[in-house]
Amino acid sequence: MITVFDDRQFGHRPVHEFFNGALAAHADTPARATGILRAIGDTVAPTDHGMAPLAAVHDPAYLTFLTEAHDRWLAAGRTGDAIGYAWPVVGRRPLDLTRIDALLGRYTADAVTPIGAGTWDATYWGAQTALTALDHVLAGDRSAFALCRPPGHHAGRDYAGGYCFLNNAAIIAQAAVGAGRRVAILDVDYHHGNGTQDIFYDRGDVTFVSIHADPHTDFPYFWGHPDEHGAGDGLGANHNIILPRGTGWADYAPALDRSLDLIAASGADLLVLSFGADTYEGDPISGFALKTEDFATMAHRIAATGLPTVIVMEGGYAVDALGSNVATLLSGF
Ligand code: SP5
Ligand code: ZN
Repeated sequence: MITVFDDRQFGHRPVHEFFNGALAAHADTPARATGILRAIGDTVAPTDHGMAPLAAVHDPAYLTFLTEAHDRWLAAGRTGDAIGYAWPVVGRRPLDLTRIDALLGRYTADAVTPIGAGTWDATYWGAQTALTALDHVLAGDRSAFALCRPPGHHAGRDYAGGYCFLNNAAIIAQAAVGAGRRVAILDVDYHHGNGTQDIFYDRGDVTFVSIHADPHTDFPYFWGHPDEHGAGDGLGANHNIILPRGTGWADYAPALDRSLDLIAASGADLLVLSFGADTYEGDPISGFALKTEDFATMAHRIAATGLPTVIVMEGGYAVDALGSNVATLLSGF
């Protein structure tokens, strides 16, 4: 299987995130990508598909914000990463916001997703990485791996969050729909893919299934509950399966089988797999207990659907084990 990667993704180097009321070392380190690259070997560079496939999913004003945010931060006399501190919770209405702190409040969902000097380039080439992996599958490859960093599944149409800026899985799902395919997205990151859910919530042409930690205990808290079924044309095309902290393979496997049944019933002919390795037992910020070999079993079961699959990297923070966890998953396809 081909792996797509672009070095410019190393330019995203967030220093801090808020954690338990203080600044802590950011979990999305460039070393995550290094570890994966070391374990899987050769990669191909993405081709540039431009802004159009990004703008098919994201709000143009949000894309402009992402391209300008760090420059605006510097122009305001700040140093380091741009990070918000005020969010418009009540009485929201469209306003002509100009101050960087107001824009950060408008277009970010939390204080764990700082924007640095290299963030736009990194996330732009991450999205191109995913689009190029999709090209390989549309051209007939059985599967392809997009080594995206930063991840994408917490980013919505007009907001960043959860370490994510551009929703790579949503961008390629939309591009695949444009190519005439019927798409399902399976999200197996430890955290709910709230951005992906949000983007397709009222659409029936893209099925979204996510297996994740209970939002009562885990980020992103406000979304991912089992009663979020979709709306309008999308009613019945959104499925959230929650599992308690401590879940190991014995209880994860039935949730995966149920997910794959839902995807088979959707009539999809192409699968986007949002893959987070933060379900691993050794993950420092998560609470499931999958073992490295479980990722091979996970892949076997997904591959048994026969669906052409684009695998998109999401989370996974046990840096020393990340390479072998990803390589083990890929070996199962
Ligand atoms: C893509 C993805 O997996 N995003 C996860 C975002 C979860 N952020 C909330 C948990 C924060 C815990 N951070 C601890 C950092 C200590 N260095
Ligand atoms: Zn995650």
